[in-house]
Amino acid sequence: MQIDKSKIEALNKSLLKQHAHRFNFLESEIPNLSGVVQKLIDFQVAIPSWALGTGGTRFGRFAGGGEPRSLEEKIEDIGLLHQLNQASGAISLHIPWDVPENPKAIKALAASHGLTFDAMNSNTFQDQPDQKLSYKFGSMQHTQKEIRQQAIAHNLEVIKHGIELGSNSLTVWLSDGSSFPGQLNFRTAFENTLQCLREVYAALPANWKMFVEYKAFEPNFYSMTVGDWGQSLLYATKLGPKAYTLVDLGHHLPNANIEQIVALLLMEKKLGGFHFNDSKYGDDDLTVGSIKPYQLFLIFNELIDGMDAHGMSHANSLGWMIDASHNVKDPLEDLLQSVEAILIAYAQALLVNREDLKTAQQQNDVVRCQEILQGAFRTDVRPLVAQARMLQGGAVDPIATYRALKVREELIKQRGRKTISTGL
Ligand SMILES: [Mn+2]
Repeated sequence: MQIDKSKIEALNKSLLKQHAHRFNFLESEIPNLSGVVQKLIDFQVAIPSWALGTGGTRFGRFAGGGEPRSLEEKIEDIGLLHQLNQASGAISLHIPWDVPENPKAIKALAASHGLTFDAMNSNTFQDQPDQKLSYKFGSMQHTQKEIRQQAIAHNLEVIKHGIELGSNSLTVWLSDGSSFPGQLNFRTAFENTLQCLREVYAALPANWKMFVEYKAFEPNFYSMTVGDWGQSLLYATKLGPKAYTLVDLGHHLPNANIEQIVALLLMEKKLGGFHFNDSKYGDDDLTVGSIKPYQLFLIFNELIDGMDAHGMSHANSLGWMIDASHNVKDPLEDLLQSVEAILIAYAQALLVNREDLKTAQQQNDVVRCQEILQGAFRTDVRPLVAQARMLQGGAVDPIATYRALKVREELIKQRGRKTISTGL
């Protein structure tokens, strides 16, 4: 389904007076507001193909109703999001959960919804039904060459699908590691993995990037072969200029200073992509901004500082993607909340007066530094984000619009109440 544009406009009309009041107040307070709004318009966040269905835990899964049953329906769902928020203009595919059987048709369908294809994701952390050899003891780190070669071949296949769709990056996340001391020789595991990544890297088209994603623990609990940003940076540096580190917010040990990691990776020009989610304990995959919005703001503060230092485009030079999936919300409402939270943190960070901050840092005026950051963080920027959406034809209030138009009810009518998304 697609939403009738005039219905979004009609609902916007009823909110316009209140919105204009809030926006005008900010305009009187903040210099160069139109520049900030334009940056918000340009900023797009990719939606992963696995986030459109209700996720689960290892204990169970509860169907949500009206969930997409095919890649085509997933694209349709992201089209709905993009119609409402005008900031979800890309899709990130996971292979083999979403193999495009007819890439030309899939590409055309995505284009008809205004969507492009973001990073491709490979999967050597599960065994597929038709797979010859098992990844039980790892994929690229494996002691057996045949299994390492199978993992390489899979990644080459993912690149091939990506080329057909017009993607230009590959994200490799490996669950490789060990759960018990002595199980692995760390150095051999690293060298095997590096060798496999080198072979995949060699197959990248000239304009492609490879993102090496790290994770501190889970599913392995003693060691992970790409366990932190230092290890990822080692691989990316050894691989070459097309390889970058990817930061997933949920993949750190508790209380890690992610904003500092981001700052240093940007300094080294080795930050490539970003996976947004939030967590309280581990890789909880909760809605970004739902638990630690101040941390999200501090991360954006460093992202902007670092990207500006290198003259990088905020919108295009890094891969921005949501990576979350959970149990209790309507996935589309959750994704609307996620994109909103990201844009709010980005807008707040754009308000930081960097000259003043630099001066205060130089003078070791610690109190002033905190005041500058928190002054930006405590500004209610929601009218700016709404203005950016509205100027592009999106909804002033996406979730209210989604509910008023009974989108989920309509999807249930079309697809049924007990549908299961592929891949989860
Ligand atoms: Mn991730």
